[in-house]
Amino acid sequence: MIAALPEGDDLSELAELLHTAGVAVVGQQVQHLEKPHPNTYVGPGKLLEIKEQALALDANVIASDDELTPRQERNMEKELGIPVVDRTTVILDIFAGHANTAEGKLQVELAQLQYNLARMRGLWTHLERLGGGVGTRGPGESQIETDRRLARDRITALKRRLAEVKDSRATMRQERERAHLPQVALAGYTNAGKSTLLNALTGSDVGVRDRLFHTLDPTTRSLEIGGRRFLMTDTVGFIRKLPHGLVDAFGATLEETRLADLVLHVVDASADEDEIEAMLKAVDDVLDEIGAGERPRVLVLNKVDALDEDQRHALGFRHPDAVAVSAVTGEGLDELRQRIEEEFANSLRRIDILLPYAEGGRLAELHEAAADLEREDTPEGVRIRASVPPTVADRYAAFAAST
Ligand SMILES: Nc1nc2c(ncn2[C@@H]2O[C@H](COP(=O)(O)OP(=O)(O)OP(=O)(O)O)[C@@H](O)[C@H]2O)c(=O)[nH]1
Ligand SMILES: [Mg+2]
Repeated sequence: MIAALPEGDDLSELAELLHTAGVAVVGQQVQHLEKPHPNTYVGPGKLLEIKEQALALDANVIASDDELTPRQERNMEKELGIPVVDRTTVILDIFAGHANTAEGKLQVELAQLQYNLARMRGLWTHLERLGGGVGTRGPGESQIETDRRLARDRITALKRRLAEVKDSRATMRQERERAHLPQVALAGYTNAGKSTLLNALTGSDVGVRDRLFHTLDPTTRSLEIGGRRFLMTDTVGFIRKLPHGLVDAFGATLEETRLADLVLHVVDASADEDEIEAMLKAVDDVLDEIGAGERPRVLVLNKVDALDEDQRHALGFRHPDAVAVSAVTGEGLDELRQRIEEEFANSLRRIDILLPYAEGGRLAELHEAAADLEREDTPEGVRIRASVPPTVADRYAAFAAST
């Protein structure tokens, strides 16, 4: 059962989310308003209509496509007599069900707690009503306070644990950087085919399913292109109206994307044109938000096996710089590999440094990282000119030769 709002938003995605969360959708209602009603989200007339439909269809929960304020949620529940959940709650629920690793579970718990803390009063009113026997006045103000405090303590503890995990992730990353392997991150809307693409390119066996948010934990695999090894990371998918707490909570995971040498933005090209644009925008927004907006990026139009010639043409016309692929049939993958190689070559930076003999141990590192190293022994040290990845260039900035 769904109620939803403005701009002719269609509810199929919410239905998909509910389906993934194990809820069967029996009906839907849409009302176009300038702004959601502050008290009840939809207007009073609409609310009545929803109530009648819910009763007729024997619905036992109502889901809204937008985030509800605690007040809206409380008032709607009171009026409708059945629980009301919003999109954010549904997404958090899916994440909770799909989290596998310790880190993923911590991240989801943190996001849920943060979301619920804001609405704890609503929660209590709900419980109060359920328990409402004779003389029960429900938990008083002090109970709410205690509960809030417990939640806050838990949030602090979770954040500390996550910071530790982040540290160990940073250590792992340093090790990878030391190996000078360029990092490619797969980003994109949920269900775009990121994991399928990772499997196709790296010959691995990461879980793939036609459901939303199947992948929560980042997986890194290596692949070889033109004799050079790359690391490719598949991570959590994005969605429109992504709950804010989730972006926060998944910060450490999303860092993989923020620090990548190249971001492959994967989109499901078999969707409708409008849908594609909306998904692209949602992903761009999140990439900006996590500080990955400036990373070199290539748009990958996936699932082109599902398109006919005309559709392919139209798509190529709209996105001339994109690479069209099918992770399932393997079509376009060679072109994608080539593109990765090119982008990487373009990102190399010229360095001209004078490495003191005392630092000679680092020569091997440079030899490994550079495609075209030239060296010359001088009285002051080794003069080196080479093209290296930006991260390596940064590490040697202090040795810039003064010419
Ligand atoms: N027809 C077609 N289907 C594909 C292609 N690539 C992926 N799929 C299907 O799309 C669905 C989602 O694929 P995943 O690889 O799990 O997508 P994802 O982007 O990792 O999704 P999340 O982890 O949930 O964010 C699966 O049913 C895949 O089989 C493709 O090139 N063509
Ligand atoms: Mg996946």
